[in-house]
Amino acid sequence: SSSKLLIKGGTVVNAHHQEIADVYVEDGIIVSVQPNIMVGDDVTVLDATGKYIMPGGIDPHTHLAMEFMGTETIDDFFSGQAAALAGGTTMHIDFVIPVNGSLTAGYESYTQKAKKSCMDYGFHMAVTKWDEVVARDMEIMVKDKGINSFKFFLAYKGSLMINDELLLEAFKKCKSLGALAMVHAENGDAVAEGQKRMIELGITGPEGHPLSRPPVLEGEATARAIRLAGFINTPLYIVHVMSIDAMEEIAKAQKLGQKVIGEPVTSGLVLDDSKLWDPDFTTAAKYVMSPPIRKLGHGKALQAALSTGVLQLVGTDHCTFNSTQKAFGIDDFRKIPNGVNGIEERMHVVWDLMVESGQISVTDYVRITSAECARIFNIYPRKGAILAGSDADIIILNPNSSVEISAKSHHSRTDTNVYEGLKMKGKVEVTIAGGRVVWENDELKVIPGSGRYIKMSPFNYLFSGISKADAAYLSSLKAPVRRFRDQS
Ligand code: DUC
Ligand code: ZN
Ligand code: ZN
Ligand code: ZN
Repeated sequence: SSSKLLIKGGTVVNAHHQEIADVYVEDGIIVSVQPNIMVGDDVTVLDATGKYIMPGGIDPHTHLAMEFMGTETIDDFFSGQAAALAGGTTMHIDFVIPVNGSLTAGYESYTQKAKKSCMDYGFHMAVTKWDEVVARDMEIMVKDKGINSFKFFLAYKGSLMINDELLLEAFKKCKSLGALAMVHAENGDAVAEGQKRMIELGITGPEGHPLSRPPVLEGEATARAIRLAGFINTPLYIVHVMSIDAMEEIAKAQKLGQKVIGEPVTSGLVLDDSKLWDPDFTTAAKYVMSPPIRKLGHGKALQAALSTGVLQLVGTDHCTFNSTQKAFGIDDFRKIPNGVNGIEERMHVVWDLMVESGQISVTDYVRITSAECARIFNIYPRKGAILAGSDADIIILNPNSSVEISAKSHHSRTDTNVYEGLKMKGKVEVTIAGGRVVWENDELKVIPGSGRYIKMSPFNYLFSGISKADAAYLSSLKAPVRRFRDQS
């Protein structure tokens, strides 16, 4: 039966180690990893000779079926996940957006949207306002709903943005719950000022987008978030690191011993902002995302930071709008829905850019596309590893084959692709999700409803008693000065 699978003769790669071995799978679970496994004829055998057998990708950053900027992303939990599977990604973590500020309503809404899932998924939760109800709901999310990370927007003034006072409250709450704080780091007040400037100058086209929110605003917000998280002494995860400015702030904090995680995204690694000046609106508008895709040079620096460990894992911020939706901003770049594709392309782009180019090893590839994400969000080694007992989320990658990326052949519902025309060495020939072959011979065999919600538990190590860093801080404090009232 198809519930038993043997992958023969490939090189099995984990984040720590690679070896030539067979992988035997039963009922969605990896049963054994060793050379020369013998099986009966009821087992489907896949030959992986000369190829890599690796954990399926885990995308830590996606927006499927998200209502945003007056519209809804064109990829939902089925189409976005089908695209992911065709590109070798077998799990993603999506951002639940609260409904009218309510976390519980947001959670219910996303639970409904995700019912059509064809691969495993988890949730982060965005927090867009602050009061006692939100604080209580954060606790419910962590204790009952399997969410262990919360995202705060320092941009999107007037909608998603929260100020420093609320950010500090939120960091404290994350710390007490054992949840990871994440930030979208751009200074929203300064972005609003930058946009006003562009409009006053008569710059209303897509090029106004990068011009209105330069790297310095990302660097400032990144530094501020890092320092405030350091002040509260809670770990921080910076989503979509797009600029040298932000990356250098992360590197500096890490050198001082602070726990800061940096996530670049596919678009920021491989693209530059030149296309935003394309005279054709549709062409230019498809590249509009926030923070913006930066000038040539930033991507290279982010690749280097990934290879040295300053940045630890790659996401996509997959958030697709078609040309009709992008055209909402034809007269005003501020109304172009922000977002680019990537969930299907990430594994191929990162392989070509980082491994094929010689910047990182194959084991590092597994770490930055899968294992590190699983570790950070507390689901390793169930996910992110080819080990006995792990979920059978597996890809077979042929390093000698290649793919050419195009909207004509991609599986996303959007009609454009920001990686259009890129030829990438290395091809994901087979994707196995939950023990089923879902992508083979360029064909998808996906089943709506087969994806499972993966609960993620909090991080007790940070919060059982007092952390080492807290203890060091407290013992460094001088005793308070005692003052006595004048009794005379
Ligand atoms: N940036 C985007 O480009 N899209 C979704 C949200 C975000 O922060
Ligand atoms: Zn091993
Ligand atoms: Zn964001
Ligand atoms: Zn995002």
